[in-house]
Amino acid sequence: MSTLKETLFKKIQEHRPRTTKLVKECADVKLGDVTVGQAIGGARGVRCLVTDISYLDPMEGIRFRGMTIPETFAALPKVPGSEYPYVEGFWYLLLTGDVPTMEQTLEVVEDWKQRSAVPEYVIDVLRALPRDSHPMAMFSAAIVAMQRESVFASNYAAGKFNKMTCWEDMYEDANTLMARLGPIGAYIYRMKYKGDTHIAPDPELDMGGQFAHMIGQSDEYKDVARMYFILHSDHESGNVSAHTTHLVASALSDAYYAYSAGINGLAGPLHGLANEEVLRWTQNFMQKLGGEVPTEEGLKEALWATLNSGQVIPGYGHAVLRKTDPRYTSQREFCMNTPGLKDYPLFQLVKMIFEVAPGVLTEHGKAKNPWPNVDAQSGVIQWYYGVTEYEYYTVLFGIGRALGCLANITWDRALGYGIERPKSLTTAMLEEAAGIA
Ligand code: CMX
Repeated sequence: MSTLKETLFKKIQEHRPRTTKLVKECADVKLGDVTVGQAIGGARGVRCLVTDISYLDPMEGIRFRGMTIPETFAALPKVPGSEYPYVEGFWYLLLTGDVPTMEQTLEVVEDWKQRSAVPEYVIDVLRALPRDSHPMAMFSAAIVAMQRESVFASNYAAGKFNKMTCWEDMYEDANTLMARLGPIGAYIYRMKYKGDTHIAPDPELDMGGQFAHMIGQSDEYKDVARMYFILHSDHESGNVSAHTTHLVASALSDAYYAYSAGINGLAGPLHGLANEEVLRWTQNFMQKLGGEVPTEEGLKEALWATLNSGQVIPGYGHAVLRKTDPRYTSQREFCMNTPGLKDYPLFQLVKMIFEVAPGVLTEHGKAKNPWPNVDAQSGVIQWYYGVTEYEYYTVLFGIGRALGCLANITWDRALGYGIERPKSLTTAMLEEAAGIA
């Protein structure tokens, strides 16, 4: 058994009695009430999910296993010669809550390498799709196509389901998926945008570095990939992609079904697609100005024009956060510390939007959070490094988001979380409850 799996097993055994006690002795303890507004308004703020992988504080932002973003980056083993950690070490952290040693990290690196070959039939599926299919549709199709390899599903079908040990099958599927998502994403990228030419993996590289290599990027981009995947990994479990993955897995669907569904949710413009929208909006705006950075007044007008046409300002606002997203800040710092990017006109514009948009959104008076989220900053970095195909950006998000979603559903199995089934009411019932029937 690998060190990661052994450690995870130990953590699961330690944790189980806590969940059992809560279910057996405290099941009637109230965590809150649900209002009519919440029933109609997307269950915003309803406290009914449990995860220990990450926690999102409205003012402080995300903590992964209790650690802020800067703490996470500082604690994890770094790829030699790089500023950023191994994604594989971060996976170890998300699953176990322990910061791995270099040796433990390298064990995961090796394990993923063994699992990373993309099956030929997945390539066939991708190639059978119309070439103008959205890359997220391709990504989702590739993931669900691999369902036939699910260890969980095959053991279940063979009558080998055991509530106490089924997490191990989920763990197997999750690791295989994690190992293949980067190469699949790279295949889609090269097939769609680089003349269908492909680059063989380099056996020496870690997951983030390999992705950079396989899409044909520079050495510098390797750290961008590592940073990007870690920053986009997890945002507790109520967001659409994580919640969808959890919901689908709660029916004992395997990791392939569950994460493919999560990807479909991530593809929505109010969620992961926002990073594509940000770049489109920003580029269109700059194009109108002949490539120049606008004046503050010009920018204000453009923001108002967007709002007055009934559209949202992409990359701004959040369902939980009430301050600037630390994932935004982390990427902004990356830009500020990267010579070339710091003075890059598109980054200058993104910086200016940060100075102007919160005021405009506050004056507009609708958004509860006028501050930027992760998506407001990520596209500019990609564009700078030459990944200019912005419809592809959500695939990058989806590779990273798998870390959180798959760690969560592995724990869901370990703790035996139930099938999700909230109760619906009719409109008449709401009217009656509100005394307006
Ligand atoms: N621009 C304009 N209006 C906005 C806005 C924005 N950036 N953010 C919120 N609003 C509006 C909402 O549309 C809503 O209007 P209505 O009352 O007319 O429906 C009102 O403000 C209240 O919304 P809210 O409670 O502040 O925000 P929600 O929790 O409903 O939605 C989110 C959150 C992210 C969907 C929303 O802020 C938004 O659409 N932002 C732009 C898209 C975006 O950046 N999404 C990425 C989020 C991060 C991610 O998941 O990847």
